[in-house]
Amino acid sequence: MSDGREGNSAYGHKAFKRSRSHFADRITADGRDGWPVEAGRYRLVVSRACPWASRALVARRLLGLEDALSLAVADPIQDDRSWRFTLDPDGRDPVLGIRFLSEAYDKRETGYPGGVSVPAVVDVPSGKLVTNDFQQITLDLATEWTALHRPGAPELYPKERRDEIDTVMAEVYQDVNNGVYRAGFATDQREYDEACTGVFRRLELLADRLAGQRYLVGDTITEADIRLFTTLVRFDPVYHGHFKCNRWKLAENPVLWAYARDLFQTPGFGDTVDFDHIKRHYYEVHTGINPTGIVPLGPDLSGWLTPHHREELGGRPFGDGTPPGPVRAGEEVPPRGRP
Ligand SMILES: N[C@@H](CCC(=O)N[C@@H](CS)C(=O)NCC(=O)O)C(=O)O
Repeated sequence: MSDGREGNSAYGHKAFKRSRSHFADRITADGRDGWPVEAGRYRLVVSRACPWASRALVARRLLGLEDALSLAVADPIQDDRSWRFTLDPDGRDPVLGIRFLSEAYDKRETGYPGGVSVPAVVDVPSGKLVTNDFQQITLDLATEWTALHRPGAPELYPKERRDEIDTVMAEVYQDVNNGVYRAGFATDQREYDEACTGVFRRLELLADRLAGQRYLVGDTITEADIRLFTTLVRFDPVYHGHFKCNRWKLAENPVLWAYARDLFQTPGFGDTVDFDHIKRHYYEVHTGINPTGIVPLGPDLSGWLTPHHREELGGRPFGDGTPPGPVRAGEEVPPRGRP
């Protein structure tokens, strides 16, 4: 499992470098890459443990794409063949009929030497992987899949705000989303110091920004909020301990903790989060940095459901739209993964 550590599966002596997605075809309204948007044709494969895949889980819920784009949830614990469908009956994804996500990669390209990563979108009729481009998948769900959005779906990547959203997302990616990984997988002190310092410097800037406004860009939820949320929700359960990002805990930063709770309690965010999958994945899989594989019992998660008072800042979470309905039957997070 590379988890982005190129050419060094044992987390040995190379600086952490996230791999670029190799399969970057896009599913678009006009089908220009050969993959037109089509209801029921594609399957989104995620791990609920993975922050990059969790972006797609949230976007799919907010946009109401559950009927159009079906969902496969992989076991949070990979084996040496990577992501597997051991949570499903007979260990097989019921729609794709495969046991390992790598089978969809193999159908697309034989002998592909890179890692098998989530999120992945698979073409159901051919069983081929279409894309594992975690940076593009959610943007395309927001802008290319519009014909299949639910009535009242929010605009997650509004045209008039794209420059600002892109700037914020780039900073959040570099220092926060990926910064915690660079800190966690650092193999020398300087590399760790630099990454960890960058994480908290950026978080403090984001807290200043969010002190007076409910969301990162404008007064509605956008893709930028989804991307910050997926890191914040993992912060105290894993990044604080496992990745040594421990200057302070999320729950000790009043602004970011309230912001994260506000999103968690918004339909489409918290109802996609499985803390059990998150904790077991990181602590059991990364044996290079946690050789015993012991999963800590804490932290206490009950705080996620406490009042956040962020509505006092105003804001219109869904803009002119509405919140998504309840989680689809069969897609609920089991009680042991919830606060
Ligand atoms: N590096 C991935 C980004 C997504 C990612 O790192 N996903 C992780 C899970 S959080 C994964 O699947 N890692 C397994 C691997 O890369 O072998 C990509 O190139 O698309």
